[in-house]
Amino acid sequence: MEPTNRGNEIKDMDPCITEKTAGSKRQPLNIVWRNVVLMTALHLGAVYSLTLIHKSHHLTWIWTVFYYLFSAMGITAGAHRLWSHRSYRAKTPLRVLLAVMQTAAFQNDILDWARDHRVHHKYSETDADPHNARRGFFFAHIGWLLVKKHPDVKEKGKLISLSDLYADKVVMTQRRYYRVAVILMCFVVPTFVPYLFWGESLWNAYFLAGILRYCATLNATWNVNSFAHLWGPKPYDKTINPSENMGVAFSTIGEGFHNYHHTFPHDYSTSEYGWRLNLTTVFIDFMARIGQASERRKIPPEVVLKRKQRTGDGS
Ligand code: ST9
Ligand code: ZN
Ligand code: ZN
Repeated sequence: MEPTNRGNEIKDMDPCITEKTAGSKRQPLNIVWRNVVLMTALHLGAVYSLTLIHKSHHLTWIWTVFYYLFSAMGITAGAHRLWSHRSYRAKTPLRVLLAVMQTAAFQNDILDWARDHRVHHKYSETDADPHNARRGFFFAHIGWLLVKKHPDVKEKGKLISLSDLYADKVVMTQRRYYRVAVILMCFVVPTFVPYLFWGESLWNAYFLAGILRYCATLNATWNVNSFAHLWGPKPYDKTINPSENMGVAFSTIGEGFHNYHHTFPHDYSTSEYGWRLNLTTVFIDFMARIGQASERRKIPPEVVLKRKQRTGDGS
């Protein structure tokens, strides 16, 4: 089935339409030292992992790249385009696969991820935005995970409808078993596959396919919140911060067209350019071809063009 424009049917309950909150109440930073220690250790571990590359089996490198794409796809096609934005529909087998892949990315469970992301779209660049880029590069990138959330995030977040997620058995099952599942999918599976199948040492496999790969997917994801919210052209809406960033699009398998995405949050491709720098769209289209995905929402080209002429920066 071809991509569709499902129109305004759920516009009224739509968490993706941006609202601005009045004023800005700065809070004292309430640092969560446990997160600071864990994130520092993770990044030091990732730097150390680089020294192991030349000592490891070439199949371990391939596996590490594959597992990067596997876990990234769980975020892009799953947590983001399916569960946060409902930009297409997925049958149960695909939803199960995406939940497994999303667990491998260890970025909180689907419900928490989608809740924060819906709040991010609705209250973008305000105190209610969990990674408000107006608080600077560091806060938007990683700092927001190292401190208690601003009270506005929780207050406004309570107003967001999550009923679709609570009604999704796959989402709720993942949430129930998340702690065990995340250890299994983020660390145990990527470590044991190289060890069992081509005799890689557990040490090398853990640091490359576990630690380095995890750290890389996290930073690629955070780049959307930092780089793509601070710099770059705005061909669709010059009045908002999110921008187009091809480097980010490449490393996030299609999520760097961020000015387009914030202008048209329901487009399943998050871009007007189809498969260009967008492996996630290739994946969703393939899933539609084999009958697992349907009702891909697409903004008609003439609507995109009019919007560019009306509010774009001409780039
Ligand atoms: C990670 C997530 O990295 C990354 C997400 C990035 C999103 C990017 C989006 C970009 C676009 C898409 C592109 C994708 C590209 C992918 C490319 C892949 C290569 N609404 O959170 P708590 C309430 S995770 C409503 O503890 P604190 C609620 O009652 C990394 N209510 O707040 C909640 O209880 P419950 C690994 C909300 O205490 C309660 O508050 N994980 C909301 O302030 C407490 O919630 C970590 O590092 C809301 N939005 O603590 C863990 N939020 O949940 C990091 C909260 O029971 N997190 N409430 O309902 C934490 O440790 C804590 O959350 C904290 C804040 C310390 C940051
Ligand atoms: Zn989004
Ligand atoms: Zn954004």
